[in-house]
Amino acid sequence: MADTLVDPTVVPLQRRLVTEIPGPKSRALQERRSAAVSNGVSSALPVYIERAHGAIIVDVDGNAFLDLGAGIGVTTIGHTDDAVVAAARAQLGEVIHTLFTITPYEEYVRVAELLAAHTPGSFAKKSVLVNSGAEAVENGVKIARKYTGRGGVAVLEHAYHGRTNLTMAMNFKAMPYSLGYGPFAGDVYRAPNSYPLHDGLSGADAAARTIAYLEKTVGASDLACLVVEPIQGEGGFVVPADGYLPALQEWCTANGIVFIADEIQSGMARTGAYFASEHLGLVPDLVLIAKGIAGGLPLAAVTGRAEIMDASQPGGLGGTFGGNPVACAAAIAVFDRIESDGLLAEAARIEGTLKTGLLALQAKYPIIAEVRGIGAMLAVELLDPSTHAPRADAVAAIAAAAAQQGVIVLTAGTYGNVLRFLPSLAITDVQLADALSVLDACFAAL
Ligand code: PLZ
Repeated sequence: MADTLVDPTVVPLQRRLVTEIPGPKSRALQERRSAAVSNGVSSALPVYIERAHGAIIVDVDGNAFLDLGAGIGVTTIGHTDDAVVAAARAQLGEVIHTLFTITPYEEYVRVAELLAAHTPGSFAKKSVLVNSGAEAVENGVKIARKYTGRGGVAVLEHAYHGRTNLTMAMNFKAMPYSLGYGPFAGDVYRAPNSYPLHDGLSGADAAARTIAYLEKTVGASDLACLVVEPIQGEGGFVVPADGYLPALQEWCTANGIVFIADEIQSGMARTGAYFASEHLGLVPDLVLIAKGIAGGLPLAAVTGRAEIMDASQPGGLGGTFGGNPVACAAAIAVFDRIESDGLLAEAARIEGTLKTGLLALQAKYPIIAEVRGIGAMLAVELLDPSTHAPRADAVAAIAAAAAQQGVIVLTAGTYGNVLRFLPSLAITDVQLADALSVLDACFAAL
């Protein structure tokens, strides 16, 4: 297709390749970027995006990509969702910033009410709004420490919680996240997790192992909180064995440890429930929320039991941009879309189509050791069929080959051997079938 046929103002419904990938305009931008942007910031695919809608993103050369990553699970209800755009535009013309801790506004309060209504548990809940996932994790830990008067923070193997000093200490993977950036925050204890494909343990046995580890290495009475991702994100969409996390929560409750669910990647309708905790039978004391909450605008939150949230002194929580009015207006629109348009069912539809397709690929390609995940949070882990060695090389090759065909898939996993799929809920079954056919060809070409 010639360049001239591409109307740059229209986002097509299908992938469309009009240049090599990356195209000439993206390559020129990459040159400028190399001179101006820190090498410490990387990009998985150096195509520069100009426009996006639904599940499609269009680059500066006019190539349209089918986006199975949604900016790592941020544009969960779709790129430039009409309701989000309208709400943010309207708010921009009313008030953009006052600072909630100086002169407050209703939108912040409304988001806190919506979070209280849609996080698990029927007890009284309160929230603080911040800017990023890492900042939500920082605040969750801070709030738990204040409430308990204890210092210790327990996390799990393969966890990812952010790039700030405390959250670097909470991550499992040193490269690239923390190598050379120490010294790190102390009092963080990393316990073995449940990873059914590799440990073969039941939920009860894996929980007993985690608990024994923490009791030996820290002691329950020194722990302020246990922070877990109900489904681990960067770690490779690891779904724990049945009963694992509920057993940990029970132990936390019995020992006065605040149980914190980091739902930054798994939350906000991605799994077909507002929060993945619901699928796993968890009612966390605190929930950490970010990514999908505001349709692409930066907003994050800590929501949880009122008595824990209220243990902080006035002025102890906050920040200049936390709960920005435009981001809050967008978040209110996101909640409204999920509720009024039944978007939770869309995640279930996507699971139906995509998981079935991935299982069919697994039947054809023995390198796919496991298909796992819930809703629109699915992954395949690649292992060598005979040695069971992780095949990061194959994952990288497939992600690169899919991109060349106009399909964006993300990688994950401590060993880089997981392909993860977290498309927006706006993706159609036709688009999913197209993506699956591209993936099939990529596996066949391995
Ligand atoms: N907790 C569970 O998934 C962000 C990281 C992308 P921020 N994950 C994507 C990258 O390479 O930086 C994440 C997460 C979980 C916390 C975070 C941190 O959220 O908004 O990136 O700070």
